[in-house]
Amino acid sequence: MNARARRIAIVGAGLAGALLGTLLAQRGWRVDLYEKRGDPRRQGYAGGRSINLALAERGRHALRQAGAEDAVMRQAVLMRGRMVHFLDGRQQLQRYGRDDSEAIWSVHRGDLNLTLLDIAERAGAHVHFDRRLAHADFDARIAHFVDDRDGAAHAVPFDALVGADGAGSALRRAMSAVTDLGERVEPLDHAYRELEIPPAPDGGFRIEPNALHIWPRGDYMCIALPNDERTFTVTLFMPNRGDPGFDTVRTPAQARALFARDFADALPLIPDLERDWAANPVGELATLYLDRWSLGGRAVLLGDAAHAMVPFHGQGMNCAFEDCVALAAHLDAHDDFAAAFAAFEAERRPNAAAIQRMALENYHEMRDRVDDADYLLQRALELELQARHPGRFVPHYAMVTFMRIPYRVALERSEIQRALLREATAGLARLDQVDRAALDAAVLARLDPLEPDA
Ligand code: FAD
Ligand code: 8RB
Repeated sequence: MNARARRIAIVGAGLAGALLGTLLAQRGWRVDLYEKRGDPRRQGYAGGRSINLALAERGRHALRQAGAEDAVMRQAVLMRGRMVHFLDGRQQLQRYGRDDSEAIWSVHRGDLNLTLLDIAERAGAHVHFDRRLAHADFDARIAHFVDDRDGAAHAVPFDALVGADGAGSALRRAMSAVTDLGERVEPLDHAYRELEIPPAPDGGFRIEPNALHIWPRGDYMCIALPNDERTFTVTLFMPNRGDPGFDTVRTPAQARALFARDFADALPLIPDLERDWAANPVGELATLYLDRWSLGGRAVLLGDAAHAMVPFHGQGMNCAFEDCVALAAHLDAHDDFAAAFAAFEAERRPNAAAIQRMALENYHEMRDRVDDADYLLQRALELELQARHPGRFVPHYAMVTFMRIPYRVALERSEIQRALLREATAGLARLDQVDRAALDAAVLARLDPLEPDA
C-alpha cells in the first residue's frame, strides 16, 4: 500500500481495538481509535462486566507481538488446572497440562484494557474517547460519532473502518444496512449471573488461588476465577427455564437455597450472596455467525463484533487477539484494503467457526463430564497417548489452549482423537485393559504428525 493509504480508523478501544491499534502503529500506520466510553485512566474503569478473564497461549502470543506481554503477566494469576468441587465437598485438581508451563492465567479486564491503551498510545495510536459510532456512510467514507456526555455529533472521514466494537457492534449494524452479512444469532438457553468471593479475614485467598474452580452439577454449574486482589469472581451458569433455572431461582432467598443444596462448600465463601444476586444482572449467552465480515475495502469486523461465542472455552479474547495479529499481517502484505480484508476473512472465518463450536461443546464437558468415570478413563488414556505419540496425539485442551495451530485443525484432530478414545475404552473400567497395539496402530493410521513449529 502506498504511504498515504497506511491510515485506518478502529471503532472500539476495548481488548481487540487497543491491541490492533498497537500492532498497526508499531508498523508505521496512522491509527485513530474511537471509543464510546470515557478515558478509564481519568474516570475509573467502567467495564461493567466480569472482572477477570482467562488468558491462554494464543492471547499471550499476540500480546508478545505487541510488546505487551510482560506488563500484562505481571498482574496475572496462574491457573494450573480445574479444581473440581463435588457435591459431597471433595475437591480434585485436574491439571490442564504436563507442568506449570502449560497453564492459563487469570487477568483483570480493567487492568488489561488500561495496559493496552497505554501501550497503544505509546506506539503512536490516537485514541479518541467519548466517541460512539452512530452510523457510517460507506460511499462518502464518513463515520458519524456521538459524544454521549453532551450529545454532540462528530463527522469523521475515513479510508477504512475496523469494527472492534464488541458483540453489539454498531459498525456491524451500519454495514448490515447496506449489505446482507448473513447474520444469525443462536441464543444458548442458559444464562449466567456473577457473585464474588472476598478475601479471607487475613487478607489472603479463601480457596486455592492457582486453579479455575468448577462445581459441575449436570445441567448447570458454578465456576470461580482468582483475581490478584485476593478475590474470586464466581459465575453461575444455569438454564433460563427449569428447576433449577433462572425462572424458578429468582429472588436472593431462592438463590441462597440453591447454593445451600447444590454448592454447599461455596456458600460460606460468598457472604454477600443476596447483595450480589440483586445487584448483578442475568447475562445472556449466544453465538453470532456472519457469512461475511467485510464490506469491500471499506470496513471489516473482528473479535466479538464478527464472531461472539459462548464462554466455555475461555477463548473469546484469545481468539480476538489472534484476529488482530492476522489482520495486521494481511494489511501489511496486501496493496489494498479489499484484498487484505478478503484474505483476513478467508483465513479467520473457518477458525472462528471452529472455536465457536468447541466452546459450545466444552460447556457439556465442564458441567457434566469432569466428574464422570468414563471421562476420567479417557482423560488418563489421552495423557498416555500424548507421551507415546508426541507431536501426533495432542490432547484437545492442549491444542486449543497451549498451541497456536489453527482452531479448525484442532477441531478436526480432536474429533478423530475422541473417536479413538471412545472406541479404545468402550466397556472398559481400567487403563490396563486397553488394547495398546491396536490403539497405537489406529493412532498412526488416523493422525498425521503435527507441523513441528505449530
Ligand atoms: P470488547 O472487549 O467488548 O470491546 C468492545 C469495545 O468497543 C468496548 O470498549 C466498547 O465500549 C466499545 N464500543 C462498543 N460500541 C461502540 C460504539 N458504538 N462506538 C465506539 N465504541 C464502541 N474471553 C477469554 O478469552 N477468556 C475468558 O476467560 C473470558 N471471560 C469472559 C468473561 C465475561 C463476563 C465476558 C462477558 C466475556 C469473557 N470473555 C473471555 C470474552 C471476551 O471478553 C471477549 O471475547 C473480548 O472482550 C472481545 O474483545 P473485543 O475487543 O472484540 O470486544
Ligand atoms: N464469559 C474459561 C475455560 C475452560 C475451563 C475448563 C470456561 C464467564 C462470561 Cl465458563 C469458562 C473457561 O475447561 O476447565 N477457560 O477459561 C473461562 C470461562 O468463563 C469466563 C470467566 C466467563 N466468560 C459471560 C462469564
